Amino acid sequence: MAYFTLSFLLLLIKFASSQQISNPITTEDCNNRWIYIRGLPSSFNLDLLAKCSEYPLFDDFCPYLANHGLGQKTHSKSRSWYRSDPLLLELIFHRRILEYPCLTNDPNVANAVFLPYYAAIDSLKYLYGPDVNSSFQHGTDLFEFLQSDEPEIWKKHMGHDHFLVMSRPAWDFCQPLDNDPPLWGTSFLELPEFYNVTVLLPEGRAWPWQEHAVPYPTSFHPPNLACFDAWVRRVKRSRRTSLMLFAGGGGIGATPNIRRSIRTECNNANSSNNGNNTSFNKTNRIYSKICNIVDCSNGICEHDPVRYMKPMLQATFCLQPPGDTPTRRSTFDAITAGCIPVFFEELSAKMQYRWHLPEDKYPEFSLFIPKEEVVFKGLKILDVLMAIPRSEVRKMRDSVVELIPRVMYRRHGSSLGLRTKKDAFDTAIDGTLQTIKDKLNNMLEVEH
Ligand SMILES: *[C@@H]1O[C@H](CO)[C@@H](O)[C@H](O)[C@H]1NC(C)=O
Ligand SMILES: *[C@@H]1O[C@H](CO)[C@@H](O)[C@H](O)[C@H]1NC(C)=O
Ligand SMILES: *[C@@H]1O[C@H](CO)[C@@H](O)[C@H](O)[C@H]1NC(C)=O
Ligand SMILES: *[C@@H]1O[C@H](CO)[C@@H](O)[C@H](O)[C@H]1NC(C)=O
Ligand SMILES: *[C@@H]1O[C@H](CO)[C@@H](O)[C@H](O)[C@H]1NC(C)=O
Ligand SMILES: CC(=O)N[C@H]1CO[C@H](CO)[C@@H](O)[C@@H]1O
Repeated sequence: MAYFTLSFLLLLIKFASSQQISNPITTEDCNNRWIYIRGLPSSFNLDLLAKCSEYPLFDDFCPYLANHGLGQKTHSKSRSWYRSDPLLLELIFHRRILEYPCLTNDPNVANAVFLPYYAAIDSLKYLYGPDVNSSFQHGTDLFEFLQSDEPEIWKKHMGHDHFLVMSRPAWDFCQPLDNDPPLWGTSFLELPEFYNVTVLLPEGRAWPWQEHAVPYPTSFHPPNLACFDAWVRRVKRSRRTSLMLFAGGGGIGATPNIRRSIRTECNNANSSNNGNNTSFNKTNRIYSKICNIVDCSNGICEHDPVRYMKPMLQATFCLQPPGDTPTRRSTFDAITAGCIPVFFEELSAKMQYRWHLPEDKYPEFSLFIPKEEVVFKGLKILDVLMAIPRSEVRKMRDSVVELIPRVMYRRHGSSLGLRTKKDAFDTAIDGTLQTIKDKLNNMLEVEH
């Protein structure tokens, strides 16, 4: 199966690297928006996919290569839903940029240069493979290539106009160069060679460096406007029978943390009163369940969106506690389901997805409850949620629904109607072009 997918993809990408594909019309104004795709040897992208089963300490990701990185459909008749793995964002992005309307074959007229390097997939050999002790080398071969093959493309702006995608959190790529032996991660983002390159990834560092966060891919990739609209109608119509939902794992141990507090509160809430409680008054009695937990331990939900999307459709608030790192794919699943996200750390979203989720809109579409208040000061999440008037909840949900297009990666080759909606990819490209433009302008000012 994987071989089949791969050879198909190879053909497509080979074909597409010489010319752009499937752009029946170009209505877009391409002024200042030209992108040049740097040709790279297949060792930097396709060959890495062929090794999808070669990391013993990391799950075989061959099944998720299907459909150009969207994964297999959840079932044969599904049109919009796939078993997507966020690791394949690099491939999803590569496939989508091939149909970007303003591609150019001339690097000299390009406003930005895309490097189709599958950086996170390449990092697996350092993170989980035999090369763990040379993780500071991650990226050096790419840099050498860029300096030796048509070096004038890099030199034109010293890399400031280049960008690439890495499909894992920055945390995995910022091992200090002098850590010997390495503790965790490669040093890709620490290499001065790449400081000038704009990097798109699902989670950045607390301080904005060269990286910008973009949404994790969810499993929703509609092919046309009808499929998109049908989903949005379903989201709006859905009866929200649980007040709050947590889909995830963790919080089982004895150490106090936010996931443990959520579990404790959840268990107490529905066992002591199934909606029949004096503080659970008329306003809130529409909920048949106060709290719902979808246990996603051991990665069982990862490629099975039905497990959590159905409960999310039925919940009003979806809790987004930090786990190993502050961000979660689940934030975007929740938004897709019209479930209002509840954040416990600013780093979980507000300090990350500035292009996709504007900072000033957070009070309209989400709730923030500092985790310290819950874990150490006894604040009950339920009390906070129940105190929100129903009219306010409805307004918040409307704002969440408005965000759905911006956080989805629509299917490649989707209908022209759907292409009129800016999705996560389009928004990321806009942000990247603006960032690069600002950088180049700043450089000009410095020179004068
Ligand atoms: C990496 O280095 C550590 C410490 O020097 C050593 O114990 C380990 O075996 C090395 N790992 C590999 C895969 O070479
Ligand atoms: C990055 O840009 C700076 C100027 O802003 C330049 O001095 C430096 O050499 C560039 N780095 C590389 C690796 O090209
Ligand atoms: C809830 O409590 C009220 C008054 O305490 C009682 O009359 C009612 O039967 C209870 N309902 C349920 C479903 O337990
Ligand atoms: C009612 O629910 C609130 C909030 O969950 C809880 O603090 C309180 O103890 C409950 N009261 C009873 C009588 O179960
Ligand atoms: C119901 O409870 C909420 C929160 O505890 C409170 O704000 C609201 O005024 C209550 N409504 C009624 C009718 O008691
Ligand atoms: C009595 C009851 O319904 N208990 C449930 C409370 O919620 C937790 C988490 O969803 C469940 O595990 C309990 O079974």
